[in-house]
Amino acid sequence: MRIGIVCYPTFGGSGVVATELGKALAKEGHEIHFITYRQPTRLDFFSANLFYHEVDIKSYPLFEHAPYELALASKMVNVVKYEKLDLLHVHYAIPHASAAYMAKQILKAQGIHIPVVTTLHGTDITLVGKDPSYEPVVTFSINQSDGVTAVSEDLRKATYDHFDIKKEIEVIPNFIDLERFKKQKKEHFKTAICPNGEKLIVHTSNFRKVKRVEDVIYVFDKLRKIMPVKLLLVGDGPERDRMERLCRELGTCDDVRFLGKLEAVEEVLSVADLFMIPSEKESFGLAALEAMACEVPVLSSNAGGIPELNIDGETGFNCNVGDINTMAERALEILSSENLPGFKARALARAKEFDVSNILPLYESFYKKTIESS
Ligand code: GMT
Repeated sequence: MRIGIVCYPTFGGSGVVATELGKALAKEGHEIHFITYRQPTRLDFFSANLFYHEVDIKSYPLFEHAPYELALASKMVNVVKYEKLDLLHVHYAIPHASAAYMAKQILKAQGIHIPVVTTLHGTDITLVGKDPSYEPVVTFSINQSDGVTAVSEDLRKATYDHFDIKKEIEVIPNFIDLERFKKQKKEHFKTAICPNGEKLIVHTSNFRKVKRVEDVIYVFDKLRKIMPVKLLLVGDGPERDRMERLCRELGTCDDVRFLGKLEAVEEVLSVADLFMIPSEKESFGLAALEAMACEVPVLSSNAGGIPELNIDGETGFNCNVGDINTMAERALEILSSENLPGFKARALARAKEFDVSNILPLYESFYKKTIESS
């Protein structure tokens, strides 16, 4: 198939899933055309089946905000027409699904039919999408898509709860490339961070409020009073300054390191003993899956779709959002030397269920079904 993929080219989960999906489809022989405003972060190499089309966003003194959606729709029209695409797959509803609708209508007027698949990722539904300033457009463009997928059962349900959706939504979960995300031998790295054999806790995120990074720090502060531990915080975003201040207030600075954005996050995960993801909302939790693939148990909140991935008492624990006392108790349980090996092994076994080789065929058959029925 010739497939156009539209996504945010950033470090965010939806962009990562879209890029990895395109790469995996290209390996299977499909021709993949990425349409974004910047080269996706994980697409920095040559492959015969991968193409990148940059959206030109022209500014003009009259515009306070350049009309990105129009530039994107125009680019989609041209790529579909000249690259003879069979399908457009847009990731994240806003504004990609509505831009795709516009492109579809323009192409229809020219006698070209293009089926559109929209994948819902989370905040496009649970945070931004349901805001009254976007809701009518989001509802309309989901209903106008030829096929709709969501990354978890919980997100599927949330979409039906928040919007008047007539379309069938199919759940296709996030996936992982176990060739890349696997425990690597990085003992020298572990020794540098944990010179006295401390246990290592890791959190990775985009440091948005919804991630509740402060809960990671509060839980860590409780743990360090009981056992030798270190904390690595990977990523960057609006909450980082506040989190650094919190560490200074709690006096944890010697045991906490902020690493900022990191491309090879699997290297850090390879030396971690526990991964924390205490989010307020989380449709799937790709970061947790990446950790599990590197044999790291997960201490999470029970928000959104996380419990569909992290099995309570087996691969880690799920606690109520903000319940830092229970989180600290559960962390101790996981980190105890008799429990830790079992949690690590079960985390890896669970991650294997989400291997790209299991999930890719679900997308391929969904595409075929959508093309046939549209
Ligand atoms: O988590 C983020 O803030 C990034 C966000 C995105 O849209 O890029 O991630 C969402 O999509 C990921 C891939 O499907 C999911 O694994 C994340 O759980 C989801 N984030 C939220 O729901 C907050």
